[in-house]
Amino acid sequence: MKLMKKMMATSIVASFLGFTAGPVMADSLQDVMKARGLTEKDILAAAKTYTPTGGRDEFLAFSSGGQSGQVIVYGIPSMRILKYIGVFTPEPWQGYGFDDESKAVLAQGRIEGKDIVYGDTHHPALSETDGDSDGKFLFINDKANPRLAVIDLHDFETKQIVVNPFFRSEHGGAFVTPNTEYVMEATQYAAPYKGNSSVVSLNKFNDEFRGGLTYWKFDKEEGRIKPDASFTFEFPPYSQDLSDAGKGPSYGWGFTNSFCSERYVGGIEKGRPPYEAGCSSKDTDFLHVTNWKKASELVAAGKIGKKVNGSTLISMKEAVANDLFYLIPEPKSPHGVDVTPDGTKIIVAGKLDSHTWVYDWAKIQKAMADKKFESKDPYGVPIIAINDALDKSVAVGLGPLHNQFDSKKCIVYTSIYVDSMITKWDYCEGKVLDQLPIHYNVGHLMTMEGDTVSPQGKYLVALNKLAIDRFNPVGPLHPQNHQLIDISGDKMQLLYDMPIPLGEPHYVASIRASKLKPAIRYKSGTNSRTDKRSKWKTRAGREKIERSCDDAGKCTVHVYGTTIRSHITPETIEVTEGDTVSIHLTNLERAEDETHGFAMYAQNVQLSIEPGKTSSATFVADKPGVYPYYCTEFCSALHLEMQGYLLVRPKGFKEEGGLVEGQTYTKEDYDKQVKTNIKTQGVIDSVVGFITSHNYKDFPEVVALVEDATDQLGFAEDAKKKAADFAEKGDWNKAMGWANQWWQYQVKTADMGLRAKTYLEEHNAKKIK
Ligand code: K7E
Ligand code: CUA
Repeated sequence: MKLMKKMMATSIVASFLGFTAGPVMADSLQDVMKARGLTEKDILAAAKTYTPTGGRDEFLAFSSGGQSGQVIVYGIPSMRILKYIGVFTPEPWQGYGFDDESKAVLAQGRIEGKDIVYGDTHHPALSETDGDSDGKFLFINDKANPRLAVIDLHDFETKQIVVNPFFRSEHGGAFVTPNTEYVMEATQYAAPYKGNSSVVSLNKFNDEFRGGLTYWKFDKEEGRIKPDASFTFEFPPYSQDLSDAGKGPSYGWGFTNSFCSERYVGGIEKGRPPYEAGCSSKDTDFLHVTNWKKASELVAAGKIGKKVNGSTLISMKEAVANDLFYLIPEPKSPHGVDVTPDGTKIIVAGKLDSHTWVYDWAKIQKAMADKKFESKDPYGVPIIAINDALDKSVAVGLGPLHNQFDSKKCIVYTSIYVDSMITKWDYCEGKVLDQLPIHYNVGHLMTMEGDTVSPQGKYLVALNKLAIDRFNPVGPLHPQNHQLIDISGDKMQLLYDMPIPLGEPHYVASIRASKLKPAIRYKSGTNSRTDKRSKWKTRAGREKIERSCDDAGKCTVHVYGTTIRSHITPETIEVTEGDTVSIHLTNLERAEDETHGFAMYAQNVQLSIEPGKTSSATFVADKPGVYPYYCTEFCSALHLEMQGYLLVRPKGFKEEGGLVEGQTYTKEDYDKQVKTNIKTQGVIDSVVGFITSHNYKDFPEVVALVEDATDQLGFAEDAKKKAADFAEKGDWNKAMGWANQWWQYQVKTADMGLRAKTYLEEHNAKKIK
């Protein structure tokens, strides 16, 4: 222990004086290329993606985490993973699904009374203002259990989960309207609407099974979806697929495609052809066109819609009667439907066609205005003829799936599943410009801000369905493969393969990193899931334990605690067998990245308490015993000592004896420690001298560090006084303890100070006196 202290003190001095040794460069670039078998092309690709230490990415990508029910955040062009965000499933690192606050969010996602602990996430969507990404919110859907989640990009935390009031599966979400007025969510597999469980026979498929499209109302100020202000279009039982919202001239409209408009119901076990055959026999399926703007006005005026399950349902009859809903034939078994950045065209990729079809919004509008329809579907929905809607169709390759737009006008990229390639083409001229092989079987693809009115170009990411031989084998289940492609030139250039080890990320949304303004800390005592002050917020020095019992003799213990480097207050919690225990911890830190964790033996408790946050863990102490708890984030040199005990006493337990000391100290020990502390103070003083003699106030990061260091130094003063008081009384054990605590605070101060000094040196701070 003493040796370790000495080493730490020495290293503080050493790093202050700048004793650092760097490796000597032995290799030349040619040597490395030769040794690793790299070509010049490889080196060029590396230079385009390599991000030197401390460097930042130009774009951030939010990827679906597939079956994990999470979101993966990574940087472009470095392809470095930055975070997994817990969304539909518990995520222990973030305490998601372990603290009371986030358990309440996951509970919103219960389906028909059941906890669902996975999610099949497909499409993330970033919030928009005037059709452009605004960096405020992220939405993502769960296909299997039709749900939608809201993530606030202020802290990258999931705030809300809504369950679709009607559907039993969905796929066409999340897609936002240009001002995030609504978030679109369309069904996939038709089913009787929820609450209609008496109808289960597939014989009634045509009459009782339904598809649909929900427009979830989003309140941007509050950052929450408003189910009671949302509405759902009843759709025929065609398997609806993806959606996109209109923009510019098509603003106010939504587009949703579909497959299996054959309404085939399968039955392979009865000798009937399987779904895959029955669902692909017609030459075309239907693009569904809906007017959400007019619909919202009519619903608000009480002219259409019926309140069901706390939300509004618009029947097909009402939708048709009010010119809100049309169908247009589209290429066989389509997948992607994408509105061009200027909102004039809609591009649909038909999986079983080798063409993409480009629809013209002006033509579609004219057909609507003239009421020129080729016919009606069996549900009375008007069908606009292909010739009255189509601008052109372009042969792009076998199995086109999805489209993404470039910053250059008229340029679009389409993923080609069967041919494993990306096709770059011009949708104004109808010309293919370039094709690039992909490894393998690309699904979605994504360009920078490619869903908005102003795509940023530069990079494209291909989300491949199969990796096969691209990485070191890790068993029969392979990672996913995201491939980064440079699209800045005429020819696409493949730069990098990135394995994704977490579910199938169907889609990714990207944004210019400078648009994001994530927080460093919370206002002290924040419940991060409601964004409000927690009722359990605790201030330094106000920590307490309260026990109360109801008339039936059921007792609850509330612990109002705090965490700060490097202790948890309280350090001992005593309760009685059978008590419900609620531990509420507020992290008093203000310093960047000073998160504390909180885990306890055998209680399934694991919290992540970021600076300013208040988190709670509630459990029943049903077994007498000793339950150690500790901090799970390596927050400081004395992190391992950030610990305590929950003691669960049997009823009627009588304590014997007092606390014992494991070690006794003398005046000599105390004096020696004080000497060390005074030496350490010398180091701190010189660091402070360096900082204050420079223009540190011009660097907000350094100002924050200095504030934190000043806090720590204040605590050191306190401990120093306590030590002196006990020394006066000759209580060398307590004097020694507080002298040690004094030193601990000094170490933390020095740590902050050195970080500030390094920062100033690296950023060429100016000497001011
Ligand atoms: Cu896998 Cu958009 Cu759900 Cu296509 S989706 S490939
Ligand atoms: Cu706090 Cu480790």
